[in-house]
Amino acid sequence: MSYQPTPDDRFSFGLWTVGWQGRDPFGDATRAALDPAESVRRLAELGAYGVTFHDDDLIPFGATDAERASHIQRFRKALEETGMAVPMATTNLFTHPVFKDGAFTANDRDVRRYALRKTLRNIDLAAELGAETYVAWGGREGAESGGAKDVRAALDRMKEAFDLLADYVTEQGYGLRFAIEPKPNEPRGDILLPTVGHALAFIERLERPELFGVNPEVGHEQMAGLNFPHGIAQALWAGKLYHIDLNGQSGIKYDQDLRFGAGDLRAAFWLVDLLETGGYAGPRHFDFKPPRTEDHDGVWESAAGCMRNYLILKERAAAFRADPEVRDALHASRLPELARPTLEPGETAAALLADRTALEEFDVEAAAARGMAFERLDQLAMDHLLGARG
Ligand code: 3MF
Ligand code: MG
Ligand code: MG
Repeated sequence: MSYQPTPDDRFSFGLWTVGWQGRDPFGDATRAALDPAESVRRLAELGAYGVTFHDDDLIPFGATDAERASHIQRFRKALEETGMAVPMATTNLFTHPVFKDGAFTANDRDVRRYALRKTLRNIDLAAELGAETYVAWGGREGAESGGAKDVRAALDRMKEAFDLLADYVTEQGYGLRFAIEPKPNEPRGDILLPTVGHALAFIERLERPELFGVNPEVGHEQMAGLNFPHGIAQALWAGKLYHIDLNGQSGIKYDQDLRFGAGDLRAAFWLVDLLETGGYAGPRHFDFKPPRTEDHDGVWESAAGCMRNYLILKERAAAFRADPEVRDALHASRLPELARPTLEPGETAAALLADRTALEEFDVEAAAARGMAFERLDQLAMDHLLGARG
């Protein structure tokens, strides 16, 4: 297999990913800025199908209306020439100092109103460019100290903001759905809606929950020590996986944004297995940062590596699922049994209480002695992942 991506693979990249200049808290930029139109062309050549953007990635903050129009026009031209799509867009509510205490949940009310206006303006552009998903990452919605944020009031304000945005897209007839992106910390000491689970629970409190799902990011959950494929499985189970940010992270530390597959490779294998078999039809979106050690050649190498690693893992996961020994091992580990309901159809608590085989005649010791055979199953997965089988 060549592992050459095509638009059918639905790989997309944020303009801010390849466009990252390498500025970090300790050092200046190591690369020159990239023209968004060039990024569109280079990503198309590499086999991606789409690009995504924050308003400020495309239109520099503070641009005049005329400048704004000309930036959009150059971008549109590149999209038309390459056939690249814009499946998702989002708002930058974290770079400008005005957002230092957050946007939708800033203690300053006028900052909250400004954040809503900035978002509404970019939602119009997202809809014009045909985006289906609008991501909301609350980068600075949080605090460094306990007294600084009334979290319950902040959640009221967050709900107020999302309810307004949902009313707006409905009134405008836009086909947009929102995807909330959780993150535990960085840049705030603690960020609101820190994990997939928090975001899923929050969504159910909104007035139009059907318009909201999640945009989980590999590294964000792993920064909290969580199992990313498990979070994705729960989002799929809830019908809420509207979008995904793929990248790599090595353990519980700062947000590394490594290229996809770098970092926890075993988790990446199970993630691709799940995405490819679990009914996710959305974009495979990369939100990574080519390390600041790289020049522009390294940037494109790193972007290509994200897609290549996904395709390698896709092939390995499919081989794992197709292997007859794996099927036997899954059976031995009683996975098909987990898929069978615990109760018989229509069985009530009274009927269960009357079933002596479930308690009085149940051989607890024999059941406790049965091995689960998970080690054999996992070694088969390792063999496939490492290319040691088939
Ligand atoms: C930060 C992120 C963000 C979000 C983006 C919305 C700058 O850790 O992951 O990237 O993904 O703002 O898509
Ligand atoms: Mg991130
Ligand atoms: Mg992200």
